[in-house]
Amino acid sequence: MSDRLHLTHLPSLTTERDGQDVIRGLTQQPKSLPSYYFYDAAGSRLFEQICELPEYYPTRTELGILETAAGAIAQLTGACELVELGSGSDRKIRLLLSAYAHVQPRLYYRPIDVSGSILKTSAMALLADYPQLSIHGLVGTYQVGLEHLPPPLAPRRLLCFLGSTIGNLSPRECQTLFQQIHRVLRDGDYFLLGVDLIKDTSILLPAYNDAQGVTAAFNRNILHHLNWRFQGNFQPEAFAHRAIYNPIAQQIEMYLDSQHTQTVTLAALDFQCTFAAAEPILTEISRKFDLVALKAALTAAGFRWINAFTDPQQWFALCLCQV
Ligand code: AVJ
Repeated sequence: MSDRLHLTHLPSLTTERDGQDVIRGLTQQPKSLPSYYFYDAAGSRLFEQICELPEYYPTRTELGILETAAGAIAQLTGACELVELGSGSDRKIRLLLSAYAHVQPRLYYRPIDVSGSILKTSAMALLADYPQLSIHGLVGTYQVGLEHLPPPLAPRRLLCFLGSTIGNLSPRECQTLFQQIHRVLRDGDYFLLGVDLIKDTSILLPAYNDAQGVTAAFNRNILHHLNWRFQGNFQPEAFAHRAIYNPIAQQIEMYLDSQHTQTVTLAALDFQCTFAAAEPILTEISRKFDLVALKAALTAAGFRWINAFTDPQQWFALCLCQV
């Protein structure tokens, strides 16, 4: 099986996770933290738990769309190498691999993820279930991975960015990523983008304020992770989880509110900062999209819009476009 698994570790060309971005965020006013620090081992497990919550509709809605649309997508594009930004749980890519198994004899999957161990674990499970599959994983950030795509192993590529992870990026960062994706793909290649759509706050807010408090634990875990990574002394329980919908920016905003005045040290970064009572840290934005504006953004980056596949309630969309 190992001859069907190839992992390339890419050089880290950015300052990500070296802590400078943490210092930058915590010295700004208002304070913020980069969202990708959520995802240490514990944070990834908590996110998996979030995906199972009754209030968190995005994962199961996107899976439902894929169940009905994967066959049509494979028919539309024909044989493709599947590239995926952020591999995470493999349930979505399985639906696509099963659909592409009907249009090509051999399957090629190229996940790009910062976690080599997550990549390897999910790759082994996929290889066991798809005997015609080869996996060429890239261990690195999305940006670096995209710049290091080797020549495709199938006539075309389908680059998948699922789960509305794009929603963590500001409009400007989002446009830059669309342009990069358009530039590194070839004429005729495809881009499949999963996005959470604008909807009533009675649906949106509970998804980020679940009754069991899993999202609150996920939010506080970012402080546990910083303690571990940078010898910090955050007291995560001294910060309260808060998620609101900002209708102007059309995004969920997650905060950790300091419950009293406190000073925190990150020894490994030689950094200290003070929080006032009730002072918030912005830990995540999760943008919600409207398809007209999204189509304009993708078209502006050079893509040809093909179709949006949605669920009956129009809660989530899978957008297919072509270079
Ligand atoms: C993985 C970024 C899509 O924004 O809904 C879930 C992360 N944060 N609950 C999202 C998340 C709080 C999730 N994304």
